[in-house]
Formats: sequence, structure tokens, C-alpha cells
Amino acid sequence: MKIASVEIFRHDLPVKNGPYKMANAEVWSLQTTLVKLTSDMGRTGWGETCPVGPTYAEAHAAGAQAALQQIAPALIGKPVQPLTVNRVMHGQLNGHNYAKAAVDIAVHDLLGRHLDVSVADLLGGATTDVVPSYYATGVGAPDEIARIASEKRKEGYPRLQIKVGGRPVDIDIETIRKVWEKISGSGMRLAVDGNRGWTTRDALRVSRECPEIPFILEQPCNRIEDLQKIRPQVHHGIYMDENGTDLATVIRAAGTGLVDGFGMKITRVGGLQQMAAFRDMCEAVNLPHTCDDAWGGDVIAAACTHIAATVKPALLEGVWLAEPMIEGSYSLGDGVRIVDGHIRLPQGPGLGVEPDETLFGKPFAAF
Ligand code: 0XW
Ligand code: MG
Repeated sequence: MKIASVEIFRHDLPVKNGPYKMANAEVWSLQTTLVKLTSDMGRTGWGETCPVGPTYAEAHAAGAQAALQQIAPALIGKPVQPLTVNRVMHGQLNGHNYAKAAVDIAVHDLLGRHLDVSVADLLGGATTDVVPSYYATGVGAPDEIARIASEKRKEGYPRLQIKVGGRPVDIDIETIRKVWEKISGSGMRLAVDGNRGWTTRDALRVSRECPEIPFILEQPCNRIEDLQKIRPQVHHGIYMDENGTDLATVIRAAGTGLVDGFGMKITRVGGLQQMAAFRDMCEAVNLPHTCDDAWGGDVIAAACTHIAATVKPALLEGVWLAEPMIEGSYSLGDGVRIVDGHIRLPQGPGLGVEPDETLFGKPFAAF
């Protein structure tokens, strides 16, 4: 079975009750990019990539679209095999993982549909059909974030991520304390995500002043060198998120003991093929991690849930979906939903979701 055509679509995903605010980004609406592959046997597969604005990571919607147009012509006639297709893409363009990921996801979906197996099965096999989610607040006033924390604990989320940074660190410390008052003793785990926004001075102060609160510090500062600097001085575990830009980087971070876990985005690392290797590397060194993406609709949500279902449960920190922050859904059928803080694995072959193509209009590029 070979790839016969590649179509690329754009679709807007407005933020519900926007904006969504992080240390280095404030977003009202995101443009997602969807890739539809059709095989010479008439089967289709969908992939997606949706950077959360242009300042969160070294990624933006127009960049994904340009990169995909660079890559797409070389895909025609290639076998529907994830590893082969990844190598073809690397031969066309250096880097740009977040764009290549959309094709990688579509190839997995297409192959799964052809073989009549789920993407989780292609990735090694699901250990569960329900995965834990986690809720991520935006940067907000301490009392408001504490109120959300208690609400999400009651809804059944096993983990909470609060956003900090981009303001005086005293307010971040007050927020952490007020949140902990609400969730302490409940079993809900806490991540404090600086999204690169703190100086090393800020990160050291937060850790020093909150030694009794068992949160993990997620991507507190901007650079790997910053993490190296604070590592020997903090009382808290450190997870890498934005700095984990490819497999080589995360292997080094894990191998040198720089971090205690990862917030991992499928598109940042280059797709499901790379994500499966990342999962196996983490299992080999016993490091927990999330399986999420920066943003995206049901295709991304399904991809995150399928890979998460294959992770050793003790190492799965959770799956974040943009779903609660997106108005409506582009899928036919139910799509992928968070219920009581957990996500049911979509059923059926491939990703188990069916985008309603009529909502996307004409593809902006077709090969
Ligand atoms: C909470 N997220 C998964 C969603 C936003 O894209 C940011 C991200 C993170 O952990 O940094
Ligand atoms: Mg993060």
C-alpha cells in the first residue's frame, strides 16, 4: 500500500473563555493544520499539528504549513510505513519536527485502518482503555487558581498543573500555597509550570520558600543550562517540557540525571514513531512523563490518548487535552472527551476519530 495523495487543511480553534495565559503567551484562537493521506487502495488517515501560538515553542502555524508543503511531494508513492515515511521526511527537511508529526500521525492512522487495528496496538499494545488526564490552569490570581484547583479535584482529576511566571514571583508563591491548601491530602498531584518564564533566581526562591509542598517544577527556566544551574540547589523534582525538542536532547537529559521526568508533546518530538521511542527510553530509566500536545482538536487528542494507553501506568503522569478549552468539535461522532478527569481510548481502527472534512473547506495545498 502506497501514499497516493496528501491534502493539507487549516481550521481555526477559538479558545473557550479566552484568552489562555502562560508566562510567554496569551492566546485567543489557534489555527490548527490537518493532513489527510489517501492510499492507492482508497483508505485515508488524518494527522494534525497545532502550535499554541508563536511564542510558546519554536513553532508556529504558518511554519508548519510551509514545512509540510516542502515535504509532501516526496511522500507520493512511498509505502504506508511510519519508519520509512519518517526517514523520507528527514531527507527532505532538517528539523521542523512539529510539522513532520502531522504526517507521522496520519501514517499511523492510515496503517491502523488498513490493518483493522488501533494506533495503540500499532504502538505496542494498550495496557488500559481509560487514561488519566490532568488539568492545566492559566496564569491567574491566587484565589481564582485555588478555586479552580478545588473544582478540578472534585471533578476527579488526579493531577493539576498550575501556570506561573511572567509576574512578580511573590504572587506565584502565594498561588502555590493557596492551591496546596485546597488539594493537600486529596492525593491530587501538583506540577508548577513556569513555561520558561522564571529566572534561576525565581526558581531557587520558590523551591527554598515552599520546601514542604511536594510539587514538581516543570520547565521553570528558559534553557537547559538554567536547569543545570538550579538542579543541585532545589528541593523539588524537575521536569523538562519545552527544552525537550528531540530524542537526542531528552536522552541526554535523562542520561545525565538532569531531570526527574518530562512533560512531552507528541508534535514537538516529531510524532508517534519518536514518541514510542521516548516512552521506551523513559521506561528503561524509570522516568515518568505526560503524553500531550501543545494544543489541537480530536486528531491530536486521539493520538495522545493512544500512545498514553501504551505507557507503563506507573510512569504515566497524564494526558492533557485542549478539549475543555475548545468550542465544539470538528469530528463526526463523539470525539475525544475528558470525563471525571479521565479519557476513554477512542475505539475502532486507527485513531478511532473521523474529522468532518466539510468544516475545513478546500485543502490549501494538495499533492
Ligand atoms: C498545559 N499544556 C500541556 C498546554 C499548553 O500548550 C502548555 C502545555 C504545557 O505543559 O506547557
Ligand atoms: Mg509545560
